[in-house]
Amino acid sequence: MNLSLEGKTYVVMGVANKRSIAWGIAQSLSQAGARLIFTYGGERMEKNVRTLADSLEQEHSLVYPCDITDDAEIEKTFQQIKDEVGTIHGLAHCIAFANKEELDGDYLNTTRDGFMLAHNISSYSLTAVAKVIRELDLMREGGSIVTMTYLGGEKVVKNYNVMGVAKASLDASVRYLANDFGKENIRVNAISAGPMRTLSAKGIGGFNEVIKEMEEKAPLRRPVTQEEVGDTALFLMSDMARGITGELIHVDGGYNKVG
Ligand code: N5H
Repeated sequence: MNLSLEGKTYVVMGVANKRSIAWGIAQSLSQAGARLIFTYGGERMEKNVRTLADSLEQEHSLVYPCDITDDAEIEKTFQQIKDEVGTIHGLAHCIAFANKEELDGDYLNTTRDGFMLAHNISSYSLTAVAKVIRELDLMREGGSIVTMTYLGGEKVVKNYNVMGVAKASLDASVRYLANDFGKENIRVNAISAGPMRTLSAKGIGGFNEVIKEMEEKAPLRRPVTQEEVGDTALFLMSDMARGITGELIHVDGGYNKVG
């Protein structure tokens, strides 16, 4: 058993730019010999994703649009992936969204629409994609599904608000999906990363203080890097993690353990 992903194919959803956690994951998987397929959510992202995908050492990069709020589009995208590669061995789901104005102040101010939007994109999308993977029998050799979560789904974190509630739903989905998929030797896990300067974190109020708190309070006394999160995803995708499913692994320098 080793960390090699040679001869295996993975779908990475949610690369926006080079700082994306999804891109950190892609780099770690690629270095381990994996073939990668990317999906992106909006036309604005396409150019970035293509440029990044082309920079990897693989014959030709496969990049598809996939609006995860649209079941027909998910099905179409994954059917195209099936037609192209036949079987996949893993999925990295790195997708979340909430209205910016609801990531500030009281959670109580969340609107019904904002609640539904955050849950639809940040939580249900994992289940929607998992469903299509099962329907198309895309992981017929077994596999590993990894999603990204955050501490705000387990504890109250200032300003995380409706995203915290959506992450709690995502975390629970990981456990139920792990149970559904276990008999097919498909594992489902979540990585809870510490705060990182990604595009989705950009412009979020109070982010600097959150980083400062990591430097002061986290056992490792520093924020975590894209590479550290990527390498944890690589471990979860590899046979080395063959006994782990339904799990939430913190990659946060130990921050969650400190009161
Ligand atoms: C406690 C915090 C800080 C406050 C909350 C931050 C929540 C961030 C997550 C969501 C996904 C951010 C989001 O949806 C922002 C959008 O409203 C606006 N941004 C965009 O549309 C950009 C262009 C695109 C690329 O973003 C998305 N999502 O599509 C949490 C932080 C300390 C840690 C953190 C930042 C966690 C996290 O979940 O990302």
